[in-house]
Amino acid sequence: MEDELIHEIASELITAEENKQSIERFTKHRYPDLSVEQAYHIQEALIQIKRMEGDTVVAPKMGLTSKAKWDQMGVDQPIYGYIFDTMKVDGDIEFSNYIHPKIEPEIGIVLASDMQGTNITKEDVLENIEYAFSAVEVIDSRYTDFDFHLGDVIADNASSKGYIFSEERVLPDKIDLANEKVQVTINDEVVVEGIGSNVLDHPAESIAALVNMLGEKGQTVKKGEPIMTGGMTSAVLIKPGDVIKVTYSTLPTIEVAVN
Ligand code: 0L1
Ligand code: MG
Repeated sequence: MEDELIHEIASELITAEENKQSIERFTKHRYPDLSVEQAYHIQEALIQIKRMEGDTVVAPKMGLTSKAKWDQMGVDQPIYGYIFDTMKVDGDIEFSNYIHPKIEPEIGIVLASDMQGTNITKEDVLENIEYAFSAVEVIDSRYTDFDFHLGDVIADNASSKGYIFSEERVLPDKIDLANEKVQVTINDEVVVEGIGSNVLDHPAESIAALVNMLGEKGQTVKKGEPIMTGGMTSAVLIKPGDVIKVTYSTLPTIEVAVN
């Protein structure tokens, strides 16, 4: 795929985000054979454009980390994307900033030292966790009805749009990441429940997968970056007026309203 076309597709995704106007997935008619490799090139171009516009990358994030989602989408691999400083939700979630937002409760992890490699294991990660934190991701696919194939969602920076992190940190010896439970209520009604092992069997496995995927490209996952490991439940559509409460068994509770 030519550089010019890669840049053009990345720009279309950014325009869709800026105009809050969803678009048809590229694999439907225009590029049915869009490969994973091409899709990451588009994602890289999108990141580059955002950087040039003044946005700063905060951290990579993991997506499509539940096996249930793989079956639903007919894929067999997780993906990664990036979050930016401009995606931080300050105060309420402003519905008008999104196309069709959904939330995902996640476990966040900060590494104690940089990791690079292609054979990194869950155990390697577990020895290198500085702390865990609670995270609510607000995803907002740029594709109509969240209808996408693997290449589309990779190109779309893994649907990234917003995030809320707890300030409080939990040290690794104070939490069993795989058995950490979460419950999401909206307007006091339980809407989803999950557990850390829903994330690639173990959130540390998700970080290992991230290190290995970036390692294939000669890149490093850096210490100090707040990394979202992936949804512990299915994503939940939200609407103005919702009051969301995300309660974990160990990690701090996050509460946020939608305006
Ligand atoms: O963070 C995520 O898991 C999002 C990945 C893309 C899947 C989606 O938009 O539902
Ligand atoms: Mg997510």
